[in-house]
Amino acid sequence: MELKIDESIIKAYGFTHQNINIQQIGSGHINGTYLLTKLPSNEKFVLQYINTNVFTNPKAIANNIQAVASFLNQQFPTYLFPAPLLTVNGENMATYNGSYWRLSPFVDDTVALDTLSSPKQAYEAAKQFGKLSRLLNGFDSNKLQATIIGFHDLVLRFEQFENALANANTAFKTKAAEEIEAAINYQYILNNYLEIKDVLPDRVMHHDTKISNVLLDQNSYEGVCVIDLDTLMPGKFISDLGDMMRTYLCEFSENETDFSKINIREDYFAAMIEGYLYEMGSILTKKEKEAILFSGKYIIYMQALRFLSDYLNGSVYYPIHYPTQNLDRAKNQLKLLQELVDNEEKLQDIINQSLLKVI
Ligand code: GN1
Ligand code: MG
Repeated sequence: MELKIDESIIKAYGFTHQNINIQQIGSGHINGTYLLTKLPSNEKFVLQYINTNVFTNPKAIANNIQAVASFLNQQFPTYLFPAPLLTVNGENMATYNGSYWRLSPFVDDTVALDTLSSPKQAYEAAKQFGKLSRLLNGFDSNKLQATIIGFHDLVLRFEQFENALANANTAFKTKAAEEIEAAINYQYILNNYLEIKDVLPDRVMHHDTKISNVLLDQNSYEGVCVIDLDTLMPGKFISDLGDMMRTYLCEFSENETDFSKINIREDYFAAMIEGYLYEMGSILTKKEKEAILFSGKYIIYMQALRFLSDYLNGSVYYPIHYPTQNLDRAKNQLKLLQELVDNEEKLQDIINQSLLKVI
């Protein structure tokens, strides 16, 4: 997302274009992210533009983060939670012409990876997201607002898919016929979701647990902290664990078009479960523990529906580099879902082994 950063935004944080170097970073679909280096001290910050087409209530994001930050500061003062910094006027966001920006501290000596290349990274990342959930176990999630209403509501996502299907032009529907059929065949996942969602407790969830949203020590690759707090809001544990399964288990990302490469790495799965349960093992309820494997099906299915719906809608949400990219992303996610379903027994064994270690 190329965006000119207005002087007033820079100024709101006490900088000028003369004493700051700006570099675009990050690989997310939604917001624009920039690395700011202050001269001559070389002190670094992360400036982010909030996409208000997606996040229609930026104040909800700021309020949520502030509420969580003050809880964590009080209860766990040594925990690193990179909440945005205040402007010189004491605001938690800077605005210009209806656009919203926030500045966060840059955490030195860390890296954010785009792909995982060792099970240890899966362990460390899962441990970081699990730790955030554990520390927030005593925080009343009702105090937070949804920053995107119905974000991980599979019922809504399925309805959106049905609407996209009803309104799509014939050419798109023909091209996506196989994926539409697959998406409908997997509707049992929606039914499973309906069966369990009310027995899973509400928790504060991160909702975007991909590997690039956790900072690792650049030398040891140990987890340091989680970042990208826009979707910190009430949810169910299956959101975070499920999105880790979606993004850590395969060597290739959702953009891979050679679908034969979409396989599940069992050693990464084991490491991820281990890291997550290290933190959350003693906190998850019995019902939650039973839903560990389901979390992957739920999120991967939802993401397949979201990509497929967007393709049918003419790719209005996820930016694309070629016309059928969102259809390819849907195919990729459907293949990943198939792999998960086909390996269910083996993966459940791994979960059971890991659960035995929880005291
Ligand atoms: C979006 O922008 P990014 O990459 O952090 C999306 C996630 C999807 C992801 C798929 C607000 O996240 O839900 O899982 O794309 N975020 C929003 O790549 O829709
Ligand atoms: Mg994100």
